[in-house]
Amino acid sequence: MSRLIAVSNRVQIESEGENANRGGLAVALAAALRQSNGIWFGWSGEPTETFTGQIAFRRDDGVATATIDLEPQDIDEYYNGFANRTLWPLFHYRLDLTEIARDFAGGYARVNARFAETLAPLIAPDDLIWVHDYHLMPLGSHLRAGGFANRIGFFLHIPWPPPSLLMSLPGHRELTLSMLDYDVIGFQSEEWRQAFTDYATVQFEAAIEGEYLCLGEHRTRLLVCPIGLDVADFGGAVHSIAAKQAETRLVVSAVGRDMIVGVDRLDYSKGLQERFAAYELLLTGHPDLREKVSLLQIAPPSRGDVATYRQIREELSALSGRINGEFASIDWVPIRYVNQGYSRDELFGIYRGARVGLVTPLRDGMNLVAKEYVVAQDPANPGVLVLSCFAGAAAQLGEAVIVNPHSIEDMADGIARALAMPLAERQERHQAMLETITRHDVHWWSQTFLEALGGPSLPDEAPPLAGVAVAGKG
Ligand code: ADQ
Repeated sequence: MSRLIAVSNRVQIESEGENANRGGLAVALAAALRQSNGIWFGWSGEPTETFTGQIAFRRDDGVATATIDLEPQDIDEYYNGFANRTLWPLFHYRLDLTEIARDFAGGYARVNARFAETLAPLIAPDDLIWVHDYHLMPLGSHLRAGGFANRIGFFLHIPWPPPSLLMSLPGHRELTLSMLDYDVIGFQSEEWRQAFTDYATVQFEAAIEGEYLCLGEHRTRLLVCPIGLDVADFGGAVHSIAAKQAETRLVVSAVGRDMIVGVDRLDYSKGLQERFAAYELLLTGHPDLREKVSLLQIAPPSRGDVATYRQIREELSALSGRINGEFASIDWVPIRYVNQGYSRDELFGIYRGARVGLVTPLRDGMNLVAKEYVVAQDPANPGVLVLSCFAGAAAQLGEAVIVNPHSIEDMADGIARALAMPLAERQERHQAMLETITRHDVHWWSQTFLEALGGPSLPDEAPPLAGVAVAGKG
């Protein structure tokens, strides 16, 4: 078995603090890395005055990690700049928030080159290299330029934008072309793969042969490989005391009312303002639901040093204050808006105590919260998932109540429908979604990607890929 080298912006094996919620990526990569005796390489999250390329090696929970520190200018231009103020908004269809600056692009190229330089001495000829996400799109081509002929793959956790949007990025051709140095590119859904193909076939006149994009010497396999949950681990929280306590606290505090829950990173892609507005419309249009439901929105701040994020936080505080001011009574608060993170077990309990899971991003590569909500439900009396049609998860979870997050009326109707849904229908929908999520869990995801990465590089040698469920009920 070849050794795996995983590369991502940050390396997060350990749970940091008791409120940590260790993500699926860490679990999936840790399992694959342990099995192959591999290494996880990335930025430590720490600054250093001058970049030295010195690598800090550790072993966390049986996984070897190798991290580097970056200069403040790198962090500013590469991470806060190009990754989070250019690519993140653009790839989430927010051209209005996309900041274009040559310094950002320069920092991005510099840090990707630094990653390649420092990683180079760790690479052995048979290693499989798996690069993650939008921070490191050109890393593969830097490694190729350094002479590495290893199999190198890339997984994009966020959407790939349509060609017309991508073309607003100066250097879009070079960036996309650099990605054809990967042997495999993984996407969360067919929609993002199609957008990539549309761009490459028009801009480069690349040919498509089955799952392969072919351009000159380049043969890149484009794989749809939706990320999943560590179902066994997350579902195991059903036995935890923290989960039971959180569920009980929620249910007791609801005093017989139906709880609607939203759990998100505080980010404009998650459609939180629209969600609050939809809930307000629900209360306006359904006076019978007043005092009968409450919305709990959990959204701890992320990327607090980017101004746009501070602005969303202020807007949400103002919106929830206004809605509560308008509708609250002496013993009912319509919205509880909580700015802190919760542990995996506590989240499990919160999901389980909620009658409706509200997951309404304006765009999302996948959205694991949707899957977590389903897994946490009691199969005998499950809650209902209300899911945005623009989350990657919607391609797999068609049995959710699918809504358009740009229409507050559609969302309000969806919530009302979820609240009124009879038990038999809830059970049927839940069962179907649980099966999909269990079949395509995070281990399926990493195995599928790694099999493709370890596989042949020529189209006619490609093995057939196990089909990915695409559900269709609205
Ligand atoms: P995110 O946008 O961060 O990541 P999301 O899938 O919504 O992705 O959540 C990731 C994890 O964070 C989940 O396990 C969730 O429990 C946790 N989380 C979210 N909000 C939380 C909160 N308030 N408190 C505690 N934990 C919280 C990107 C892409 C997604 C994609 C993932 C994985 O944007 O589309 O699903 O990567 O590929």
